[in-house]
Amino acid sequence: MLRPFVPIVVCLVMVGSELLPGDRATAAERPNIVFVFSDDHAVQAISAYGSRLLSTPNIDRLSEEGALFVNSFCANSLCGPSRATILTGKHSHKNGFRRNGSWFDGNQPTFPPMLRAAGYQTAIIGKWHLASDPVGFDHWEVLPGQGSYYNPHFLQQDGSKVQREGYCTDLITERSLEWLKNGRDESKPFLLMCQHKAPHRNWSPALRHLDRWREEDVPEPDTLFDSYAGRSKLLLESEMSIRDHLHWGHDMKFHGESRWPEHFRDGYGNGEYQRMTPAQKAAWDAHYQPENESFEAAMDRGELDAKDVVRWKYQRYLKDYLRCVTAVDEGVGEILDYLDSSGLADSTVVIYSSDQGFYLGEHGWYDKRWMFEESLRMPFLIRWPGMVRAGTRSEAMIQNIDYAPTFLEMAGVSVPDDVQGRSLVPLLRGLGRAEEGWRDAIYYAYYENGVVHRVPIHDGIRTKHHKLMYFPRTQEWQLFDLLEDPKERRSLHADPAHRTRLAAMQRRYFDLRRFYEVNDATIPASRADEPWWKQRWLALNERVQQGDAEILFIGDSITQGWEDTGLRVWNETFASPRTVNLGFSGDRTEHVLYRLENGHLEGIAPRLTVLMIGTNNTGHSLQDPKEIADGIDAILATIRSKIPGTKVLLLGVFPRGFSPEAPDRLNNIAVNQYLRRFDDGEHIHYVDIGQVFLEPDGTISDEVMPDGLHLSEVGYERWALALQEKIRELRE
Ligand code: SGN
Ligand code: CA
Repeated sequence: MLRPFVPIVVCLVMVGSELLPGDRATAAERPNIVFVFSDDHAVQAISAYGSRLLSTPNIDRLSEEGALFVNSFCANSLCGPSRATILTGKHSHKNGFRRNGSWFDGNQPTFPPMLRAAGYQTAIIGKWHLASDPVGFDHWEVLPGQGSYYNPHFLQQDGSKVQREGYCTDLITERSLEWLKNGRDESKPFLLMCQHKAPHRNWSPALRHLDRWREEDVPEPDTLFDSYAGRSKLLLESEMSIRDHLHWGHDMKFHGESRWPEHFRDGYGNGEYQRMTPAQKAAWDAHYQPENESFEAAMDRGELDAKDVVRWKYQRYLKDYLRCVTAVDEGVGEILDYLDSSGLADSTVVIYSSDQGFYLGEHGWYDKRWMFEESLRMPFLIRWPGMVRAGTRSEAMIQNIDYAPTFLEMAGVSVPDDVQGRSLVPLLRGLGRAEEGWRDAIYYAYYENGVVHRVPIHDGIRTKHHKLMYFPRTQEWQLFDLLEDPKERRSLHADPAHRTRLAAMQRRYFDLRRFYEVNDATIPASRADEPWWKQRWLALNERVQQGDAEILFIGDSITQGWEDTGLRVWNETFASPRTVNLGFSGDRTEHVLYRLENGHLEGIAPRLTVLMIGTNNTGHSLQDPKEIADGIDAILATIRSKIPGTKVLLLGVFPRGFSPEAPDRLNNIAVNQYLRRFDDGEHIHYVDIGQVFLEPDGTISDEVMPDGLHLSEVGYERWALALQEKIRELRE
């Protein structure tokens, strides 16, 4: 279903009491769109956003001649996810690209092919990072994966790879200009996405910029030596600190092995250095070598304490980062100059943005991922002659879900109903003022845990005044007052004085999750940040890879308990070398989904799967029964698609809580009402054996479930007795 098309030609050139400078036909026509997008460029390194670190005169031009959005945020602070969100106008759980390393389904609706169908000529040049090929572009040339800084390769539309000599940022600008000059059909409006790799790690500058900041130090952030007190302990787990997690070669640009492994990690050399020509290497060494030598000499003389080393590393990191930004800024300047000289400027919207923010030493960190301000914020500057008044500064809460609908409206294309973002065009027309009914809060969710940088899964909401975060692993809330505590040093969630605020923010959080249709139970979630879980998951993947599994038991601690309390009964009933126990203590439906999608079902064709899951969704948050049932439905769909030949014995979630009135008991009963309906008499067989655990009066005896949840040996006996027959029948 499409919304009725609202032509933008009706846009009034009168805004407020002023006549816009570009009060002419071009404003009403479909503009060209140039989207300049970089990687990891934080607002702290843009002078238009008040940077104390450097000047970015060309990017700043966009705000001087157009608008700057102060409250601009990402939906998921990571490269691939941000890009997928931009293309689709949807949060990660809807577009399916939740973490790097996913594969983007380019057949889902995205804005470039819609613009193309509406007569635009479309091109993308530079970083893509979505694994699948770009869809909907007349022209594309993209970096493979993360791409390289020096003498990078570019993937071509014909499947070939071309290496170009030079510096990545310059080459992406050059290729973009080349397309603007010679690649276009001048009769059509166009969309050009010019997407830089810089200033992404490992922050490798253009050789011509190596001398910048040579003689001066850049200022340090107040929180460079953050102790992480007053916030979740999970902050201590992440591995992205300047103190402990920068690499000697890769990040800090030394040759050879780390001389001080307590300060500099080893393991990664500098792959970028290896790509350079001898002349490039010489220029590079001429810069870094003398600095490295003087640092090493000072260390050898014992002149630097641990804090001094952090400070030195901060300078090395930041200066390289800022040098990378400088080339991006120059690239923006070249594009703006070309638009001016070619006469295209008046009919072209130019946007500058970056996939997420970044820590420039704040909280002692580099990288992103966390929902704290520095990585949550995204730059967003837009120049739209004739539409946006020069010097506009907007405080409206915008997010990268809004870009696709904005581009669609600019091009006069109607926005599909399921797009979650909103077009910014009404704001742009209204001098950046939030129109009535604009959002008061944004929703954020991060899903990539247990891998590089070890940031836990979390989500939350942010208003102009407050931020609420939730960590499912520890079931912890964090609440920040952004006006009183802009650097987010103290969570107020446990402060009685803020109880009402906490409740109000929680209310908005749950409402926003409903609004964006976030159901955790259906969103695959890894627990690989818990070492035992990761180990068991990988070990069972290996077990499954032997290929001979005949029966799978899938579930949580109650299933895992067959290996422990239930072991004797197991050995007497279900044990067989071809029966595999895939039960994981503490798992909810979302964790099972993750495991089933990541290894547990590869290369096998079991006859039968016994599935019981959901009681932790009840126990951890008394999750809505329909949501839990939807999670189980998603699990059934995954089983069906991965091992279509297997029969599923779906068990009703066991009763829990000693009393029949226990709220979690009632919740599980409600889940089972839905599960019954999944029985199709063919692939899925539903059985509810809950009665066998109950006393005649409906209570549960601690002889059956000592804690009102987990089974004793007696409990396992009852389970075995109730199911033996059914299992025998279904496995045939
Ligand atoms: C690489 C980087 C990480 C970075 C991710 C994601 N390591 O793995 O530091 O967090 O990319 O970045 S590096 O050794 O390659 O420099 S993202 O922008 O693509 O999401
Ligand atoms: Ca990025």
